[in-house]
Amino acid sequence: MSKKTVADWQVLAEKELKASSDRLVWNTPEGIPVKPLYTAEDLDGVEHLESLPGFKPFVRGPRATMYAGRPWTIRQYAGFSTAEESNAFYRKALAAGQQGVSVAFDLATHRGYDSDHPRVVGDVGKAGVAIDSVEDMKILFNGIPLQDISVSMTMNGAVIPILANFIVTGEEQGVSRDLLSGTIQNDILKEFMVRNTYIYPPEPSMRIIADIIAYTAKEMPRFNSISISGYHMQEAGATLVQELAFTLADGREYVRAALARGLNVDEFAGRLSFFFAIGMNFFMEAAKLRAARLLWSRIMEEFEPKKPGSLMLRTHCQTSGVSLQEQDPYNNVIRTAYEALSAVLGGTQSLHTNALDEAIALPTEFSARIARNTQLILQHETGVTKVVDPLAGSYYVESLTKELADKAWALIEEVEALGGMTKAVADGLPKRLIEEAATRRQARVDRGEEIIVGVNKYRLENEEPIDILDIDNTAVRNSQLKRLEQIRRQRDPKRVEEALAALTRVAETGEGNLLEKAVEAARARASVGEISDAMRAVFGDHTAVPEVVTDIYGPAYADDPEYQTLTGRLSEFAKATGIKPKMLVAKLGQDGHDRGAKVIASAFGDIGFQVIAGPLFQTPEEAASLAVSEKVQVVGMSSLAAGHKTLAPQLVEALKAKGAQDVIVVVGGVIPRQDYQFLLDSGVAAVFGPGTNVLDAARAILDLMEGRRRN
Ligand code: SCD
Repeated sequence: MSKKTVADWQVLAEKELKASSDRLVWNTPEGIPVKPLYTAEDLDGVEHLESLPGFKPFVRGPRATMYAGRPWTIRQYAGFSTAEESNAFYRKALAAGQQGVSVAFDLATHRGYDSDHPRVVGDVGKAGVAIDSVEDMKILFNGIPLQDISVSMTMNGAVIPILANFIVTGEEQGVSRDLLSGTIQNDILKEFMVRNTYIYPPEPSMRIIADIIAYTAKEMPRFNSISISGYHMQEAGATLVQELAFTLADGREYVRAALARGLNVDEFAGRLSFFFAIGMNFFMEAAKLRAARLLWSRIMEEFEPKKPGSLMLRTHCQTSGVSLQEQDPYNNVIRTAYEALSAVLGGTQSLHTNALDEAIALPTEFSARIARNTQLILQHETGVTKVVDPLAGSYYVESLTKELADKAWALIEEVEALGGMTKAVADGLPKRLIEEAATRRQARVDRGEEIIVGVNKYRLENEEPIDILDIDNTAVRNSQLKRLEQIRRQRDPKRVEEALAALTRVAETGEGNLLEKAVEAARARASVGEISDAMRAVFGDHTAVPEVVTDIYGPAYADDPEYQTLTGRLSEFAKATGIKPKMLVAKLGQDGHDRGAKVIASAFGDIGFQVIAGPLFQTPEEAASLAVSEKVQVVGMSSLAAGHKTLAPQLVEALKAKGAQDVIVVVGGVIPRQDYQFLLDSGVAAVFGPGTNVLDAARAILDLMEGRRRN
């Protein structure tokens, strides 16, 4: 029998299809045409095929034996309410099979505010644990031996006081800093791009990072100084190529910052770590991790390290938060399991699996158990740990690995041409590309071109609400205030003052290490807010100017009759009233997750609204003033960090107090159904939860505006 060729296959395929096989090509958002068939021919010119795990360029994994030698770390990201409650949660999780701790801090802490600061009334203890001082941190790790358990801390803004508190907590637990193992996120560039929990402007922020790398390289050999994160880019809507390219370009920038600080590359490179999201594109996500290792070793070769470990990319992964849906929420268990398998096939070192209710709230004990068990079952029952890099040699995956690497490399080069990532971030390129990708995706989902089971297809007629965790934000705040007061009463004020002054001096002169001074201040019981302010006095605050991309949603929808009807209605409304309908998209409190707000602002702008994108971190008062001065008819408050029950009623009241009770207030974002009635009773006109179709929301808002006009 003669050997069949791809051309033979194509003839057969087209006979089966009764059409050209071109229509089977899947053009992914990355711009990669995925074919229905891959063969040995696709591997021509793929150079990494002969590599072995544990050797550069590490495509097949950073360790020789990978999970056969030691499985990945089950590291669930958690934290809520008070240090006591979070501590109890960690201890139970560790007893039930979790292997590392990963702390989620509340947004007040992220932004360097103590719990008693007036700007954070709605944020304390909400989306993470409130930590104001060493005393809180000691409670957080009470009974968790820090010489044995590695701890990840997701902290970027207030990274200096938090790491200082951790070091002092270790000391007071009897564990010296050279024995502490773990990771601090400490990745500020992506904060400026997508996550927004920055405090200071870019330049001093980069200095902070260099200081932390320098300090940990010298003092904390077991500690990973940074977790260079693409996760939040994908969450904000980035394609996998963008996530890969911008993350690695960020990494290169941090290496340069550390070198500029006078360090030798081998002193710190082995303790740089990474963090990626794993979404639903199963094979591409696994290929992404392989490509990431390949490209990182290429980037690091430039710096001519001597140690092989300096070329090695080690990463944590988290299953995708945006892939989770509020509708038919048990589907999220299935999504997460596939994503977890993909992360493992890609060779992650550590993994967080999301809980089924994370699209709407913090995990309950039940949902956290299912999420953890998703990993335990993978490790113990499926046999996936037994063989290193089992996807190696797959025509598809190997070819995809190369294609992703090539595409990401081209984007990395584009960033280089702009002068590196700090400059690219200042120029706004990555943010703009990510926001465009996010808006494009929203249009695909709204149009049903990208299917989400239970959301835009196979939707349930009746959704049964599930039990979710609700944090009594006022109670947490009160307990934090009490402890803060106690600390301030008991500490030596002179010692605190001197330690803070010394920190400010280092910030001012550029001589010395900020973290070293902050450790002294933490020992003296200076609070997170005070340590942050000691640097704020010199560095100032960073303020971002919100920009909104245009002409993405509209063109993607232009041929749709429903879209045309809506835009027609809007222009009639504008004609009848003499003004284009005007809406303020407001972000209140310390919630920096602005993907939803940006997508809405962009899509509504295309549809025909005049949109004001409000700045981040406004108080309800400030948003109401802006609404009044801009004479908007609608304020759309976007909330993703659980502050809505405190902040939305305050916004309604603030508008009333300014005589602007006619302004329609709507709330969108991560709002549990259980909270809808409360918000409506507080004067909110409509609530748009997760999975809302943008056109439906625009139509509903126009209905409300027309209704008000008639009355
Ligand atoms: C590993 N080891 C092996 C081995 N595999 N030894 C022998 N044989 C093998 N096969 C060794 C390693 O060298 C290491 O020792 C030790 O075992 C632990 O392995 P590891 O691979 O280093 O694993 P881990 O300690 O878990 O570290 C993983 C990372 C680390 C390097 C990736 O940075 C990390 O834990 N990151 C987690 C970040 C995180 O959780 N972030 C949450 C973000 P040595 O150390 O001695 O070498 C959440 C977030 O942002 C959510 C979104 C939001 O908030 O917006």
